[in-house]
Amino acid sequence: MQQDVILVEREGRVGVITLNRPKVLNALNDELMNRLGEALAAFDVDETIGAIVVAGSPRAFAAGADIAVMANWSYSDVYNSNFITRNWETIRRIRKPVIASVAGLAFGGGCELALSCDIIIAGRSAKFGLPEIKLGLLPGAGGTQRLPRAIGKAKAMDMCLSARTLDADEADRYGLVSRVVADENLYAETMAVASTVASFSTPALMALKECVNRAYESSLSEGVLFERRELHARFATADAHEGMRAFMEKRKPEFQGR
Ligand code: CO8
Repeated sequence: MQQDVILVEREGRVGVITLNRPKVLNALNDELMNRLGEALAAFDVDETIGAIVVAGSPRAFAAGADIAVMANWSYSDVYNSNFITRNWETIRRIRKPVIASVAGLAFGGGCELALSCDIIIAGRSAKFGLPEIKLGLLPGAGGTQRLPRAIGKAKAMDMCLSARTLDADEADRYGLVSRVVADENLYAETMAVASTVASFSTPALMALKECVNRAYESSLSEGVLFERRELHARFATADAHEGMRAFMEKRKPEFQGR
């Protein structure tokens, strides 16, 4: 029987999607990206889910786009079928927080997938690279745009042009990842972060994510204005009033997602 290319589970308010093509180090093909997109979109509209984790295997988060599939494509094939845009970018439309849990290799499209997530938690074995140049290609799933925004031009150029890989400590130092943890604790630590995030008010989380992402798309004054309006809008939500009332009453808030 053929193995499912992703595994989908839920733990409390956390939706967990595990990439599952271990024989090819989770190389990303259309089937996997379609299924990943569907699973992300389903969790995004599920009111019982507050945060989503995307994980790989202990050896590889993902070793990039599936080279065996791409090898014979022509320009017309990729242009006409809208390669990348057609199914790689679903993750950009997800409104709830998405946390990448990265052990082992995050190369090429795998690194770009992690960069598309909101928080990256790396195990000590994690290695990040954009080696597309070795194939005569280039990082085309946002790598050339998100990496310099994450770690600055000097480090991004080095990674893109020389195919330099970063280990977890370097990735941490340069600001590519949010946290580094021991491999054996990666799942537990990721789930602890995800459960904490998922316990907060979902509309507040979605607004917050939109605000932080605005920082990349706008001038400071426009971004601050956007943030201010989003803050003002919180006062129209039951969750904000519940959160503040709970603080005053020295109890845990019970958010309703309203
Ligand atoms: N695609 C297809 N198969 C792969 C890929 C891949 N990206 N990576 C590994 N595999 C396969 C290998 O072919 C091998 O299969 P088999 O056992 O049948 O020979 C199996 O996985 C195990 O791999 P290795 O034996 O090579 O394992 P090693 O530990 O010796 O090496 C490496 C691991 C260094 C990761 C090596 O496999 C490698 O260099 N892989 C390619 C990495 C790469 O170049 N990634 C970038 C791909 S291009 C890309 O992502 C394009 C992005 C731009 C567009 C974005 C959307 C597609």
